Amino acid sequence: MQTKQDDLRQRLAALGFDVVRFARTGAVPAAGLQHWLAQGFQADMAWMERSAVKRLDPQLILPGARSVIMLGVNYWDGNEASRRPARGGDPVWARYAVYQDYHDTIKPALVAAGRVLEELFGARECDYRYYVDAGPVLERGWAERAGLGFLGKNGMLISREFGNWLLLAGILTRVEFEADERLRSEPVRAGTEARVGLLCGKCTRCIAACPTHAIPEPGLVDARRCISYQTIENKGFIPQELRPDIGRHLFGCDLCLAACPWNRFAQAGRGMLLAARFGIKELTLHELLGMTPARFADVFRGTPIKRLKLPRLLRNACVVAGNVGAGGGPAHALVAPLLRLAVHPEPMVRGHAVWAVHRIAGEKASELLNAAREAETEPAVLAEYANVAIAGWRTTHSSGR
Ligand code: B12
Ligand code: SF4
Repeated sequence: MQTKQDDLRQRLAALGFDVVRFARTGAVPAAGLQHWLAQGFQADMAWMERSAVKRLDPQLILPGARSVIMLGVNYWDGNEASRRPARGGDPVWARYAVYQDYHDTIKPALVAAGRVLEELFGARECDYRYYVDAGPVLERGWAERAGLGFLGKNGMLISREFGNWLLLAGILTRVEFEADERLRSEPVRAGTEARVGLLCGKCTRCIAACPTHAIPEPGLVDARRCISYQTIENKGFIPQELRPDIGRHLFGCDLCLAACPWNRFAQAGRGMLLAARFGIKELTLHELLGMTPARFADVFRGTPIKRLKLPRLLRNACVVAGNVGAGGGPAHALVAPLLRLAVHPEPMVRGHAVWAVHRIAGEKASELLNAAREAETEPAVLAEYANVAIAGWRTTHSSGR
């Protein structure tokens, strides 16, 4: 017999959610998050620390909450090539970045989901709260508990139907639902509440795929070393020692996701809650290095990249340029825009431009940067000059990266 909960499931699926599962609120395993914070893996995302208490107790967010409805949005477009940069040497964008910002496109569906909850269960607006990414909710943990998938060694919620390509959202509610089954009930290792790696077996491809060694323990990502953090969340200078391994990643990183064998089950999404902006990956590095505020606003309107703001985009483009150009050759064409950025009003942009010019031009960099250096007064940028004078020369001529 079709229950009201079945009706709700169908109505939410019709709104565009590819997975709809239910969990009961209850004890939250705290060890994973506490250990992550204790190691400093949150980098300068101080909000992760401030909200930790709430993340571990949904009653602090919605007193009387009985259930969590966990929702997945499949963002695999069925075509591996569609995300690849158009030309070798072009920047690489995280898969989710070449869409309209999913926070904006999923939110209206969450509002509509709330209305369905009101209609079918007589819930009032104060009886539920919905989140997509930004709320104080451990979305992957709840998704695991609701049986959307398992927590992989790369830290991701991995689905048996969609691989690593689910975005998550959740509705915390006072309505009581029957819980869906988790994937398997027994813990992987004794004492491992988090059940990390439940269906990974012996596979460690994701850990090996990470160029910056950001996964020190299965399931825990050290944001300080993660390219995603460095290129999206970090608001300041990117540590010099990480820059070469960032490679061509301009915004975010999917390497540990893409390495996962469970992706073979991924299927092309319906795309109801997504709006493709694949044109973004056509932008050349040269264009990005020359981006003006007006063009930035125009090109990235509505995408997650708009949150980065222009100076951080230029910072990231400098890092990619330094890496693309480290071998010399045609990349010398990047030197002219980089020299313009070496006198940019933002110290962060100037510092990374200086680094990139050294990576590309090697011993000629000092001469090229002479005027910019004479005018420089900012200590952080002067430090870049001091460091790269030795390090830039060494990396250009020894690693051949
Ligand atoms: C902070 C953050 C980051 C940080 C830190 C990443 C990290 N691994 O913690 C940075 C900036 C590096 C990052 C990067 C990325 N992120 Co991010 N990020 C978040 C955010 C806001 C919080 C994650 C968090 O709490 N981390 C702390 C760790 C300790 O918690 P955790 O990963 O959830 O795992 C613990 C708990 O789940 C707990 N646990 C275990 N069992 C249970 C059971 C229950 C009931 C509960 C409650 C908890 C629990 O133990 C686990 C540890 O052992 C979430 C959104 C959200 N509100 O949850 C998105 C989120 C995790 N990110 C997401 C994405 C897509 C990415 C990127 C792929 C983006 C990109 N392409 O560049 C990368 C992937 C990097 C990676 N391998 O994780 C998606 C992941 C979707 C999925 N299928 O897993 C999320 C869920 C956003 C969303 N709404 O879709 N991210
Ligand atoms: S997203 Fe990239 S840098 Fe971050 S842990 Fe995964 S592979 Fe490493």
